[in-house]
Amino acid sequence: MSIIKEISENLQIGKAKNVKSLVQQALDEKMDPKTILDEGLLSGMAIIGEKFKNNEVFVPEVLVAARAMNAGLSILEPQLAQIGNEPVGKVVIGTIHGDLHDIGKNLVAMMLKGAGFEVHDLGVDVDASKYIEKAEEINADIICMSALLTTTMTNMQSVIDELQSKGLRDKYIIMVGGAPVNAKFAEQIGADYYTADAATCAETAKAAVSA
Ligand code: B1M
Repeated sequence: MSIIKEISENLQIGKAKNVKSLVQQALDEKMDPKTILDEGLLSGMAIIGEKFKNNEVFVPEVLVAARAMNAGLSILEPQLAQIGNEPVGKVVIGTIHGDLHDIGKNLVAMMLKGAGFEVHDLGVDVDASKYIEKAEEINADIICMSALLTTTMTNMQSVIDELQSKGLRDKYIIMVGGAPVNAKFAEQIGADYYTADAATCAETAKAAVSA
């Protein structure tokens, strides 16, 4: 089996230590860091994302795969920085103000990272000014908001309203999701995209930035 395939397969079964040493071995063998990233780590994560979407794997498997991806990335990142690898886009993500649920948001962040985005995770209970400040600071492409409570999902509207009042609404792609959120609600508050799960969010984000 090729080392790239081994990286992808070990990532999919969450073998973080193996992924780390295989990435190091591939670098020692003078493989291109971008190939290791695209065909090893990211392609492994894309397979997990697809299986997650189809209910073939579940949250725990995704979390261990993501941990393995991060282990591989920790070895690869200095090399990628040297060759000036550009992320596909920049994302600011957080759970909306008043809401402390972060498991789904973390999965979305991991899938976005797995799809090649530079992800700035603001954590939970994020208000409008925090999203906007960070998005402006890093020159983000996308603002992602997650909500798990019917009482907090409405706070997403405040972020969009504040962007609008600052004349910044059209600068960002706004994506929303979380269990109580749906496409109708997203449309009502003026978001650009609603997606139901982490894998679809990453796919949609990629399509949206390249559009
Ligand atoms: Co809470 N909780 N909780 N909770 N909790 C729910 C959400 C609830 C449905 C339980 C219930 O009553 N059956 C209910 C909400 C009812 C409602 O509003 N309709 C509820 C409640 C009421 C509460 C409290 C108010 C309880 C209380 O204190 N009285 C309280 C609120 C605290 C607060 O936030 N201010 C509370 C607290 C908690 C814990 C802290 C104990 C814990 C959170 C721990 C944590 O996140 N670190 C917790 C948990 C674990 C849950 C349940 C059991 C599981 C949520 C979860 O992580 N699911 C939940 C019941 C349930 O769902 N069965 C419940 C797994 C996760 C992978 O799914 O987050 O939906 P999810 O993410 C999915 C998609 O939604 C999507 O992708 C993910 C997977 O692919 N997605 C996005 C998510 N964000 C996205 C963003 C996108 C796109 C897709 O684009 C940007």
